[in-house]
Amino acid sequence: MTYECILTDVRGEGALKTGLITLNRPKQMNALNDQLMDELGQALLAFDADDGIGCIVVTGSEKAFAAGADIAAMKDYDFAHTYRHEYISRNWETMRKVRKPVIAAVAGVALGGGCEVAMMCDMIVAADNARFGQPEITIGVIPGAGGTQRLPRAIGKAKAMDMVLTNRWITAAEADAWGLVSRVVPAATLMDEVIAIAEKINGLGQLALFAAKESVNRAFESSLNDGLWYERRLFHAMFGTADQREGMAAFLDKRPAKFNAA
Ligand code: CO8
Repeated sequence: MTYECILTDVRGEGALKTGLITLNRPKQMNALNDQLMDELGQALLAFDADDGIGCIVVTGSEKAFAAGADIAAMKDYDFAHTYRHEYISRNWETMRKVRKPVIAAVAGVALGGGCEVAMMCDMIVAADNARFGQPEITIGVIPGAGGTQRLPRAIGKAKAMDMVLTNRWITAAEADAWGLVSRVVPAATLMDEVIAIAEKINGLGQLALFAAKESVNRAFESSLNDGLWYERRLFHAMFGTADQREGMAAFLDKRPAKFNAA
């Protein structure tokens, strides 16, 4: 597959590799247009379907993860046309279909839709130069892909309102303290550290990883009681897998486990 707005690569040494997707519109600071989002969705689904890939990493450049939706592309959209053809929004939910773990490696700005794409990932690892913001209010619109939904779930109403209503940008350290990101690492070693995390995940049992991801995501979609019930069912289901037998036997034998996604 040839892409124009993203780059793809495969990294790693183990049996399962890491699928790397780099947002690549440097002149526009990785502003997200329909083509880029289509390509991102295609690449995500291709890696998700590839049995040789364990974990997926989405990243940008050192200056910009992504500066938001492409303002030049959408400035003349009108409601009827946009709504009818689902411009801007048609391809933004593809990430939710991905079952494998997805890590956002964020350096530089993650603004508007860029912050929202990062939040769609399962983990955000931020370089110490990362900045997060939802500046949509300054251009006459509001966040449209999770900035008013995933952001308050991540950092709470008070901080989310501050970012969404006043265009307050936050540093990597603030994002870490507020619970938006999983880890902060030096910018110079961001990709090494993220690939190392992905490699660690690649060595784990894929069925358990799928179930764990589904169950954590369920926490945001259900009552505590329903979520606990869902978790318990998946926990029980793990005992139908060879990976459970291998994982527990390996622990007791004091040897590394060899999982087979079976
Ligand atoms: N769209 C289009 N072009 C952009 C964008 C953008 N979001 N951001 C930067 N660019 C372009 C600039 O126009 C400029 O182009 P040129 O060189 O041709 O003039 C180039 O990138 C470099 O930008 P700057 O000269 O401004 O560079 P600075 O280093 O001074 O500033 C910033 C970088 C801080 C990133 C600044 O460009 C900026 O504030 N950008 C806009 C950020 C923004 O408002 N983002 C929100 C957009 S709206 C949105 O994301 C809604 C998402 C809704 C998703 C809904 C899905 C369903």
